[in-house]
Amino acid sequence: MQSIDELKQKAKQIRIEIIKMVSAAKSGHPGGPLGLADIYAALYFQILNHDPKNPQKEDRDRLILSNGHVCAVRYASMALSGYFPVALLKTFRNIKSNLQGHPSTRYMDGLESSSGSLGQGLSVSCGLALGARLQNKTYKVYACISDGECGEGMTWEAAQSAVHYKLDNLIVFMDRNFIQIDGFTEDVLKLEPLPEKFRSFGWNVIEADGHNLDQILDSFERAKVHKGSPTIIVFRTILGKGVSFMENKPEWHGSPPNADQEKLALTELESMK
Ligand SMILES: Cc1ncc(C[n+]2csc(CCOP(=O)(O)OP(=O)(O)O)c2C)c(N)n1
Repeated sequence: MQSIDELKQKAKQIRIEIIKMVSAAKSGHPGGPLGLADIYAALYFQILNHDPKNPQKEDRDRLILSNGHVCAVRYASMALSGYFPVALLKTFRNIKSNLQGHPSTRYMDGLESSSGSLGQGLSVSCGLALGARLQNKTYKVYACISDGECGEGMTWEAAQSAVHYKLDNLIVFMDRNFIQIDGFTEDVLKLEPLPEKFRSFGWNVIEADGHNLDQILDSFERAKVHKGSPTIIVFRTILGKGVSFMENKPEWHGSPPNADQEKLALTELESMK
């Protein structure tokens, strides 16, 4: 069991690694991963039933990453929790690296699916949750999805299926940063009122601040014990969180910092409480 302060330190470390990875690769996505760091610290260091030394542990919780382009946050969390050496992170996005820019089960243990093509993860998660129930397994299926993915029809097909099959072993969490590749979600394709849409489909909907670790932990704990319907936690996050010049700026969805920007970002993150 980690204290809130310990989890904050993990999130800070994850953010530092994200900046180093994307800077070294000179390509990739810094914004989404920085915004998800607090949630991933909570997952990898507290919430998930997993064993970094035995990634295929039979009763492990499954974590599906649907918005695959944010994988830097998952790789950093995996390395810091002991799946592989932190030194490997600097190979991110190299052609021969296992740490591909969009995650692939072909190259890495500890992932449950390959992703990058948006919109598929919720369907994959429904299948895993249904399969777990049919086999009387007690593990949970966690699914990370983004708001941009709600522009994909497949997300809503899966959202209906999850309710139809009463998948209460499925815990979805959304990176609701109001930004996608082309700008602000509400300008590109209006999504609001998003929580109400899921509620009207029959989901158990929790809304929380994705940078408040008390709220993050509480949301996951409530989702774990909810019965009769799937849960979605809509986490309000800030793209680029922790680096002042990246925060809430769509242009940091998928651009690497240059050397000066990397230095500035690391200085800011080092002083983050
Ligand atoms: C099926 C599919 N269509 C388009 C893309 C290109 N694409 C990559 S990221 C992205 C925006 C996704 O929005 P979101 O995940 O909310 O972005 P973020 O919050 O990480 O900036 C798009 C359209 C893709 N990867 N897959």
